[in-house]
Amino acid sequence: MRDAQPRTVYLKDYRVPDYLVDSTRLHFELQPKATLVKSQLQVRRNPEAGEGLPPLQLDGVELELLSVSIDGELVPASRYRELPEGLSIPVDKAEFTLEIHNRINPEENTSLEGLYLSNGMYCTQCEAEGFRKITYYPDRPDVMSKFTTTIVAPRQYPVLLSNGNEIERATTEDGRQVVTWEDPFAKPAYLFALVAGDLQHVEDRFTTASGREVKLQLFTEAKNIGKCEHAMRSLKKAMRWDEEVYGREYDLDIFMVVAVDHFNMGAMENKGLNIFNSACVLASPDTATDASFQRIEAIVAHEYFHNWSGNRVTCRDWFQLSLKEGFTVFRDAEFSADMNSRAVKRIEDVAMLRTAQFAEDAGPMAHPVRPDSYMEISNFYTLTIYEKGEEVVRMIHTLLGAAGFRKGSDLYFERHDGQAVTCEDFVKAMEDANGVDLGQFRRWYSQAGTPVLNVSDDFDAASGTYTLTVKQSCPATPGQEEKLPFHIPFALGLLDSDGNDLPLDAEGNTHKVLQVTEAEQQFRFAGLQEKPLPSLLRGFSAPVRVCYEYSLEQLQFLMRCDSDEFNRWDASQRLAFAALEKLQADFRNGDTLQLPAAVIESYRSVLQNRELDPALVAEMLALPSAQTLAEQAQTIDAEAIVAARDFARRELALALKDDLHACYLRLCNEREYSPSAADIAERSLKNTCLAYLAVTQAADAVALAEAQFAAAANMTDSAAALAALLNHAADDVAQAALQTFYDRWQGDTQVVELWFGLQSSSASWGTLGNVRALMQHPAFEMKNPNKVRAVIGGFANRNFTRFHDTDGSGFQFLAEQVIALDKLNPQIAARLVTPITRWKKYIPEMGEKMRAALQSVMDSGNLSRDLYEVVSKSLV
Ligand code: 7MK
Ligand code: ZN
Repeated sequence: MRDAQPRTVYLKDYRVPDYLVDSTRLHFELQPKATLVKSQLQVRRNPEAGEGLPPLQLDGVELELLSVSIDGELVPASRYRELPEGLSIPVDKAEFTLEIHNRINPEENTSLEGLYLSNGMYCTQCEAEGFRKITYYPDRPDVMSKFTTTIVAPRQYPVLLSNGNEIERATTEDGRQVVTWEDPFAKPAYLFALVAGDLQHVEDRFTTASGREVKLQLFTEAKNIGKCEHAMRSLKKAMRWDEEVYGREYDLDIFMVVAVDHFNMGAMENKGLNIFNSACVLASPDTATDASFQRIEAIVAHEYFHNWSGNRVTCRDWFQLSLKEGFTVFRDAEFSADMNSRAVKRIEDVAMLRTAQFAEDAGPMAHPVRPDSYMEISNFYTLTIYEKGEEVVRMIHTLLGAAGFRKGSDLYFERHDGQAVTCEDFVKAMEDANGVDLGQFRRWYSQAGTPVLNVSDDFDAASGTYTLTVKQSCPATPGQEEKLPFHIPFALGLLDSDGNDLPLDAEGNTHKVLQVTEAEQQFRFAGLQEKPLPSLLRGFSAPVRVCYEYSLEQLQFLMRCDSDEFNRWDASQRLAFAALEKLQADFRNGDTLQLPAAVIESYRSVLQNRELDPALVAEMLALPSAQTLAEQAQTIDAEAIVAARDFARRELALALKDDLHACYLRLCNEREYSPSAADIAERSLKNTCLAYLAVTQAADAVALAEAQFAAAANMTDSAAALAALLNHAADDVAQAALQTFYDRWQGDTQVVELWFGLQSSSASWGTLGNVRALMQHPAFEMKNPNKVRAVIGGFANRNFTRFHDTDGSGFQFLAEQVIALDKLNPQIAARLVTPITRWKKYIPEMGEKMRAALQSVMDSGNLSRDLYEVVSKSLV
């Protein structure tokens, strides 16, 4: 267990490493409680680091040091110094071989960083700073080394894997297996990986554009071997796509993927040996929902794309994390958009960004895409680094166009291949390749907070001139009181009264990207016959909030006519938001709630529209989530949000009952399951209709859900029906369905996780009592992050209603669990605590209860550095 050492690391303190490591030979003798690690490093004084021979400083955490030798001579313990988190060794030559022996305990490692055991299988997770839990090493991404790894293990572990190519295999006299791997590419320690277990694999091949053959292997426990096909197919699509869109080929002869049940995050891009959370790679139609099929496709691609954006060109230091993550998320988002529906992918991503990243940007942990400081880097794998980072790369793409962006990425990869670089290097390559100046644009990397654009307009009928006035501002964030104006690509179109796009320039372009660069700016459009209706921030061209006073009629018009599908959806969200805001106010004032007929009719026409992509219809029908409403509110009154939303949902369901039913029936079919975009779209709309119908709690609606539950031929339909029953059927019906489902799927880890999540996130079923009971279920495991995320995370993040019960019991429960988890897995504890860190935004009586829960975490004492950072910054 790590103690809270509230050190802070600053970007401004960056120094090049004193020593470089040209090669790293690792030797592992695997044993659950006492794995012996021997490392042999070729060390060389870094010529760029100045004069003299300072002591060699190595990182090391929770290691048992056995010996240190230099050039074959044992260094006596009196010569080196063991530090709380490392080792300091005196040096008297500029080049030498350092050999260190140490022991570690994989079985007791519940933090899931470094080397640990998961269901009897050894695996590693080193990003960001996990390698120091394996052996003493300069554990920083700008130290890149060629790794050779030998693994010695008993026969129960027939599969022994590491990065690169297998170069040797033997058996020892006592029958143990010895396998050696060599990775020809220099890499930082965070990309190291080792796996040992009794695993099966599926195998395929890929021929690169230049004709090289690559062997593809996906390893998993025997029982999951039937769940690999989708990931393998996704991998091959991603490999082809990266060749076609970025001109990037794979560079080793073998690419391996391993599925692991205990994993802190989604997956990891270790060179040639990606390791995945089982939930993010294993799928079959019977057991995985459409959402999970799509997530797997995206994550497999994301990790594969890192081979260039992350591995071949890596980060100089962890402040540059978004260099690889923002760029790679942009790459995987574009890949998903090309494989599926572009508009729907964009809508899903923006909905998430607006709900969760905007909230982060307005909360106590707000930080820029390139942070200036951190206590614990694990806390900075955030939505800001990933999703806002993606938006920043996307804006560069918008500013340069696809061809210009490609020139920039070609130059970036060519110029920096094999290097550890900065966000600045990325922007510079984009500038140099295109001859443009992104000087002001760089503020997106250094300033935190979500900019607000206030837009107003004016039409001068006499001259036919339409003027848009755009004012930008950005709220203060911790450590940043004042912000300078951003360079914002502001895409828009103007609609005439027939709903047609008006030409915006002499060439007749109907789509334009305005360059917003000042605090206040005006843009003029001449030669118009009538006042147009603006369609603003098309495609969400920048991660900002746009305020413009649309009338209800204008929103309905945009929902019907906008040629930009994203903005049609956005209009539906604005319309719903306005209606829900009014309902919240009425609720607070004790007035009768009423949903205007005009609102109901706009939903009806969306539902009846047969021309739109059904997935888009489903997105437009869905009311903004309670979390989204909370993010958009000035002050969060959870009770009012829930009351307003539940009321509106029920009113819509009752009023649109017949249309919903007709649409539901129209979309039922007997086709064999396929995760194609078209089929996913139909299931999505069908199940949206089912969920609405169930809200009415009418006997025929519940019967529909029961029938779907009984007959479902795939997990998407089965889970949707179960959710409908949990949320709206009588308790005995819900209970029976839960039992049937569990009896059928208890042997399947991924389905049991889904089963947990459906219960804990259900407003009606997921009471605190039921959630506590789930934690006693034999399949629940506090040491498994997926189980924790399903049960505790499902309740705290996806059960807005129950978590915010006015007695504050939900907050106390979360605090208790966070305290317990911190002893096992600090990274997970620090993530899980998030919902109670935003206490300042709540109405005082609730905010105070949240703050008290947070304080109880602090008072529990002896927090990990991870949890300490989040809690201390949130109590300020
Ligand atoms: C995604 C780091 C890894 C949070 C989201 C991922 C992580 C954390 C996958 C782990 C990744 N490098 O590929 O970004
Ligand atoms: Zn990543």
